[in-house]
Amino acid sequence: MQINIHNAKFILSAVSEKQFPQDFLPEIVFVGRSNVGKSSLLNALLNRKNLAYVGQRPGKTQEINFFCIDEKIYFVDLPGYSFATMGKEKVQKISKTIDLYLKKRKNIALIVMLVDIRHKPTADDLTMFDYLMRSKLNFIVVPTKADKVPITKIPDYCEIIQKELNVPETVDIIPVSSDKKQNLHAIWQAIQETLQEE
Ligand SMILES: Nc1nc2c(ncn2[C@@H]2O[C@H](COP(=O)(O)OP(=O)(O)OP(=O)(O)O)[C@@H](O)[C@H]2O)c(=O)[nH]1
Ligand SMILES: [Mg+2]
Repeated sequence: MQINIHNAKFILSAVSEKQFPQDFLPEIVFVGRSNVGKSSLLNALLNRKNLAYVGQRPGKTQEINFFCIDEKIYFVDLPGYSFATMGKEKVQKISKTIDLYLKKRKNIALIVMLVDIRHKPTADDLTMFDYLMRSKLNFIVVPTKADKVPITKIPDYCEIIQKELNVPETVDIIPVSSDKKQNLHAIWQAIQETLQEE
């Protein structure tokens, strides 16, 4: 499937299942803690600055945002799960929304799970990772903000993440920098491979 990224548009924001798009195109989903860089990665992959809103402060994305690419696939930008400065009520509301999407949606093609390359995965990252492992969902782990560490140290940081999460060899770990546009082609390759399997 050839995809023209210049033909990407925002479709809708949803908080409940009945609002999700009904054409059931394959969906590429971005999950991870708040502020990890989901919206930034989505924009970088599409070579756009502000298609998805990026925030200085965690909690920028609070609904499930659907972007249609070339009328063939959706990119789905999820709100971030948990952040220390987020209120309890907000965390609960957001995790309900994420759960609803992941459990109900049948046309998920690939989940891109983002973790900050600089930090050990949090308890919430572990919960999400274990959920993905137990599910039948197809996913990759993407350490973000790779520009924040020396380039020669990137493999070491990835190894820490691999060990902490206990990522099996069958799951790809692909470090990226959205700011510096590093390694984005590898994410596109994973997306293309997934779509070919469909
Ligand atoms: N240095 C660097 N900063 C980044 C990168 N990607 C994202 N950021 C910064 O991280 C912050 C959060 O980015 P977002 O893309 O809004 O993060 P998010 O995961 O969508 O956050 P929520 O919507 O709150 O869940 C912003 O200040 C971005 O500029 C990157 O590759 N490198
Ligand atoms: Mg966001």
